[in-house]
Amino acid sequence: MVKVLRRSSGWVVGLLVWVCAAADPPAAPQFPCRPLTCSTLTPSLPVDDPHTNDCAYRAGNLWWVDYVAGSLAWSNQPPRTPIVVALFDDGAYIEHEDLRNQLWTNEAELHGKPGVDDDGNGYVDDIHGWNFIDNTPDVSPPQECRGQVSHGTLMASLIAAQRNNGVGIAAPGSDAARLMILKVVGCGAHRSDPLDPKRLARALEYATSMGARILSFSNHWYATTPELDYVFSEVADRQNSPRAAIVVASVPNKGEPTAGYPAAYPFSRIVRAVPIGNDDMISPGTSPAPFGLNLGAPSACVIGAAVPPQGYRVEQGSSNSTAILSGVLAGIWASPAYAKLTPDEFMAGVVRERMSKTPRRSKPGSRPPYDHGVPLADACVLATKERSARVCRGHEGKRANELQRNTAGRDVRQGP
Ligand SMILES: [Ca+2]
Ligand SMILES: [Ca+2]
Ligand SMILES: [Ca+2]
Repeated sequence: MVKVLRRSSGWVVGLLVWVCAAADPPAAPQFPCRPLTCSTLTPSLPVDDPHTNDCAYRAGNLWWVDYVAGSLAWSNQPPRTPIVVALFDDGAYIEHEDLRNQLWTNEAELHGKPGVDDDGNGYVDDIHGWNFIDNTPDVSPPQECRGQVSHGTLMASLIAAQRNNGVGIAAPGSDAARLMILKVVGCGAHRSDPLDPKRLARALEYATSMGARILSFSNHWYATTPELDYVFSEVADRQNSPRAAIVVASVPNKGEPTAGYPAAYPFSRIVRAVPIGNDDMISPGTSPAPFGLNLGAPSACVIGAAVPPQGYRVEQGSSNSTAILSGVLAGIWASPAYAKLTPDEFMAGVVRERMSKTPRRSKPGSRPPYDHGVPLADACVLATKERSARVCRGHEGKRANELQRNTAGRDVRQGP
């Protein structure tokens, strides 16, 4: 039996429609240019990358980017091989000023003939993804969602909003990720559409056959089928699978007794996003995450893209953490040091060996298995002497102290 698909995201904190500059008013959507007051985490200013001009970053509203050392995943050196991140959600408003240049594009269809399946993949005119609800290439939220919450639009921006375009926000995957939009759930009146496992399996097949390397799931569900389990195991577990990708799964935070799928799968290429609220705490109500790669990422007071007329909005919830973690992973994976790694190599050498062993940890959560907190996700593996971020400098300081303590201990033991 299959139950209802739920979103992990929390509720809308507020709507922001502020104007950035005193010059001619910009065309809608407008963007926030005053510091928010809803977070007490990383101090808003100064920003880690002084050259990034996006309004919300300049105003200190992207604390969550600096919290994950997102600036280290940025590059001013194009061209760079992007990591295709498939977003499994309710579609996205792809005309948004911070999204329209960030999309994965199926070149064969872009330059092909309308109404013809130019690349023969079974999907006609699939230029930026596919709408698996209506079986069309239109991945935008339906009209009923305009002016309402479009979950996928927010998620897309938290993964890879366009950086240095002078407007809106930036995200950890801005320069590294390209967004493949897969509409697998409804929105508005259809928000509680039942999950169709066949539909989801088709979307997984599509994503991996079209080159997606990170699959971002900010949704979760509580029942599965053998068919869906098989497809997920091909994608997220089997060694040398031609469909291998990394699944980023949300751990919900509304008091659900278990994490649900896909977080519940014990597969080797799954990374779970644990929501971190203000003050480094695991969000109250976060479900127990299964043992494995569970990394904390910001959830509260996060600003991202919305459909017109809002343009941007602030929200909290574990969905945000999932999208941000997806962007961080894409940013690291696309860097010259790691770009050639296979999904298994990246998981073993970077996520498991380095990211999950960071000395940066959240404060303990209120219940098991969070008694000792969780490692915090960040791009500090990209830090160098020349280029670092505030959170990494703290991190490096801790490492230096540990090294000093260890060395001192050895000296004592080896003394005369
Ligand atoms: Ca096609
Ligand atoms: Ca076509
Ligand atoms: Ca921007």
